[in-house]
Amino acid sequence: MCWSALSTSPGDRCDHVKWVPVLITFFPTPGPTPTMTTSIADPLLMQRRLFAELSRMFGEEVPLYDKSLAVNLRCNRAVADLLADCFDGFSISDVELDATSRERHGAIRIGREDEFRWITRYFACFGMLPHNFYDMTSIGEKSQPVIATAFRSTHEPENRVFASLLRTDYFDDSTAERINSLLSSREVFSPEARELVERCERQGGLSHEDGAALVDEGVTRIFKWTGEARGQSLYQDLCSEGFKIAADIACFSSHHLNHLTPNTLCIDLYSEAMRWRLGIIDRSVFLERAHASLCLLARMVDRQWLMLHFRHLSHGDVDSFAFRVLCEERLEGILQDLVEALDVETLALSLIHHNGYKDSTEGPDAGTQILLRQDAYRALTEPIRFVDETPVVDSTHTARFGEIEQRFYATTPVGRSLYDQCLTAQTSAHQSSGEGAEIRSDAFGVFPSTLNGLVKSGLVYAFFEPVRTNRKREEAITTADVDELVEQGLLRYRGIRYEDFLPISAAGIFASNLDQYGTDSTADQRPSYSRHQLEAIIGRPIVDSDATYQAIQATSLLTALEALGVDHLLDAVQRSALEQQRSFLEVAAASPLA
Ligand code: OOG
Ligand code: NI
Repeated sequence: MCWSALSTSPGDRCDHVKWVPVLITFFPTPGPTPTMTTSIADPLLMQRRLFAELSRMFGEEVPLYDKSLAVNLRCNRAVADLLADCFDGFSISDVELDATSRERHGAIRIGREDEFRWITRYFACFGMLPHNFYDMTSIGEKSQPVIATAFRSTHEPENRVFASLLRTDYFDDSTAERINSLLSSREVFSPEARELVERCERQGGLSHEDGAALVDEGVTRIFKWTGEARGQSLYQDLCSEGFKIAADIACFSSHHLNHLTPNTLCIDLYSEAMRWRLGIIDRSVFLERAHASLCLLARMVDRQWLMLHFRHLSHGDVDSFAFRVLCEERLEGILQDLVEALDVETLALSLIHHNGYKDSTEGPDAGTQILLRQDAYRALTEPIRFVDETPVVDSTHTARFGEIEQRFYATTPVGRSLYDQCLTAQTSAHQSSGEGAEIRSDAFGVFPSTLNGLVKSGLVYAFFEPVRTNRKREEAITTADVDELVEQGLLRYRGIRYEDFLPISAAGIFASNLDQYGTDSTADQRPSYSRHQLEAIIGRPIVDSDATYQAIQATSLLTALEALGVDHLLDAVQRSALEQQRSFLEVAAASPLA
């Protein structure tokens, strides 16, 4: 598998538990240091366990979440059936489909700097490092009083957590003081959780038992929703001044999961299915829209799409599939099966109390295969109790929602700035005409619709591989030009998936779910924030994702050119640029803090 060179370890995609024998020294202890041999749990397997447990916890807390997973699985089955029709030889079992639907990201919102540092150390035990700095205070009218980073594995991440930190200096002095004083009395990390994190740092890992205990701390305390609130008057003041997000952070006692977002293979199909089952549209409208979504998908899917959405597939695998045009009759059959699977009593979501579905999807238009597209059912109204009042006061809180996402190719800086321009055009067209859908589809029209087009225009990154051929010696390759080598069938590539977040998309989600569009600072002087500040708070560097994508591309290209024996044909400028980009990963790996 072509990605293995970049994986953290060669076998890290296996599902069985891996044990690494190490010598663990327990210290500090007086006198001679006792040592014992034991084994440490693989952080990736701990991470999978954590997210499986979080998903179970969230399903118990929010029944609509569990139902939405079932809707997603059924929609993904319809997509897999369509793919099997479009590609002779492609098939995916229910177990495999379950595994692709296992990836997810969560979001937490944190109040204090020391809590943010603990959370950083907690995730490091699971091999999840902070990636990118998101300044949500400076995105214009959609701004929120938080800065953020996302914890994930650097290579082939399966799970992520978007973690926001409330900035109390965004508020006037008196409000800041009220928030700080309420926050100061809580203890999200138990002494046991702290001890486990410290042990992990001392030993360079945790035993299987300690790893399980750390997961348990997460699901029984750190990320758990209790519905117990404090500080009712502060809660009311913050909400009425447009700072619901601050109330969601300051008045609760844990870093409760705000949402847990699974991946979908077709976000439009899923969103329409949810709208139907939530009772927002009827069955016939669903059928019409689902038909349109699947037609668009059938036009869009190619071998590259398959490799993007199913990372276990290699070039060899997808080359062995024969493409065929999907016939209308087959499409009708797939739709029929989907409707039957969804039209069941257990998925009558309109019977569950809910607040509707977002009006529009965040991110690029359908058909533009870059970055990520996100949508969500809106935040639910949930019961809470202000437990510090006598008598206890019953109330409600609306913050936890149901996001879904589909990830596409990671853009280069050129691709990203084109995306930003398109987004601005889309927003202003949207505002001036009020007609969303049609204008959306034009806004991103400048982007080529295939990976080949996107790579050729330098808009997205790629992972290169040499093609082994039976060339004879005398047919030596005479070029190191990437386009030429690709054309001659000597070099091939796959896209690199975007593994991060988009501030504007996040802001759109914040806004629709909090029912508050954005907030302005109430401090005398609007403060500004930087990546360095957050790095100082967490005590370690934040990984620059763009440099990582670039390094992955450069490493793959240099390795492929070496394998083809043409690296000496690179001119000095090209070579040193590639070597410099590649060195980013080496530097990151060598960093004692990384
Ligand atoms: C975080 C919003 C960011 C996303 O998917 O962009 C996010 C939050 O609501 O706390 O999760
Ligand atoms: Ni999210």
